[in-house]
Amino acid sequence: MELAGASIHDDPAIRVWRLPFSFCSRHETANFHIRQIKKQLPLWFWIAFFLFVSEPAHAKSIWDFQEPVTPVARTSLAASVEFMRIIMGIYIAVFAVFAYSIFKHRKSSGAQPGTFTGPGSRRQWILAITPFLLLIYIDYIWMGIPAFHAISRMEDTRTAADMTVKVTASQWKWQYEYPDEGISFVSAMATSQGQIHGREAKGEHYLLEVDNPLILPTNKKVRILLISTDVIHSWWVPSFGVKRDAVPGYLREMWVNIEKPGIYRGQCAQLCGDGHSFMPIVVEAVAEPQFNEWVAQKKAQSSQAEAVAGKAWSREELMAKGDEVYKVVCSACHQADGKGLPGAFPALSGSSIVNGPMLDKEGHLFKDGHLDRVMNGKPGTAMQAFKNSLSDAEIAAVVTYERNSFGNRMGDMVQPAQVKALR
Ligand code: HEC
Ligand SMILES: [Cu+2]
Repeated sequence: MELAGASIHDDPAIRVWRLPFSFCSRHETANFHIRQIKKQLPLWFWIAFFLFVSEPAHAKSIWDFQEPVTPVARTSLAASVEFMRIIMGIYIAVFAVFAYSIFKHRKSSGAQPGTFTGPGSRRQWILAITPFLLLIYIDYIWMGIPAFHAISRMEDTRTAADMTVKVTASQWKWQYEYPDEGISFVSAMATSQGQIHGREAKGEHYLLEVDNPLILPTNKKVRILLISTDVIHSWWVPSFGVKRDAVPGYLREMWVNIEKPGIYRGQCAQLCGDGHSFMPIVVEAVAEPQFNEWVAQKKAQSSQAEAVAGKAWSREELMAKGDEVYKVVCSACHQADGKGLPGAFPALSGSSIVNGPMLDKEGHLFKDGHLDRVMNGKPGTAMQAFKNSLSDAEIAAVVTYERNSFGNRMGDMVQPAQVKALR
């Protein structure tokens, strides 16, 4: 077998690779190599320096952070970039001294190791203390002051806030609420199961698209209150520079002031169970007039929904609406076929609760019955109370749907007005 020691070195492509380091063949002495490298050192230093400060190095690349569009995002990114430069500077300076010392005091040039065990002379003391003081200065003053400003700015959620939005995290969706406007809706992932399971081609915003985005006005300071109903989630939108944990039992705050209209995407950033990767965040920032228009439209919709909830629904209407609600809200756990996931989520198909009573003799909620379970959930399990996140019509429809799907044939139905009376 021919091992290619020689032929590798003779390969013109390889020679090009070695070119910057040596123009000589492997037969020449090691000392010659070292002299060559020494000669080229300044050249390499300047190449590195110009790469570091040059314009192309600052141009937008796919490795960049997403474009910052809020004051918090801009300040944090600026601080981060500045720190990176300082750190790089220190790195290059320290390693240059390092490399130089190793080379200069190498054994083959006759260097003798020192015998001292600590600083002795005044010069040695200065050499030991200066870097220490320098580091304190860099950490606490040069980088510390901008970092302090960035963080205190981040925490100042209340000064001159124009509006408040409440974000409720739950497995595995977000609920957005505008307390001043009385608007509230659930925002769930819109990527189809087909794309997730590889039966369809993946779309452009795979796993980063939702049915109802959070709509916010631009150039307004929006205070965001954050809570969770089950486990720890995290609301994270990179372009806003905010990422805050939603912790059950705590009310947390953050703020945004979006300077540029657009669609911004983020994700839950705390491992929150097996639907963790399926709870994206989409925020649509629009100019104020458009925002007001949207608010008016949303309000009209909800009063219309109330009117609709008052009427008697037909079975077909309830089943159609229930199918819709089930797909979006319940199927992630109970599965599209109602068979659940053994060990984690019970099957609704054939369930004694789904095929059992909903109301007791007095017409109150039957404890641990179907309606009770959906409205009030089961504390301590992933089955949350849907009373507050679904409307009367949605609850009535999804319960009716479950009782008459997946092989269940109860034949009865629930009216939105009944749900309303049970709240
Ligand atoms: C995050 C996962 C999750 C989601 C979403 C979810 N459920 Fe459940 N559900 C559960 C779990 C877990 C249980 C079992 C609770 C227990 O331990 O009794 C359950 C139980 C139930 C039961 C009782 C079934 C039985 O036989 O015990 C019904 C009915 C039910 N869910 C309906 C719904 C409806 C309607 C929705 C949508 C509006 C929904 N669930 C959404 C997790 C979920
Ligand atoms: Cu989450």
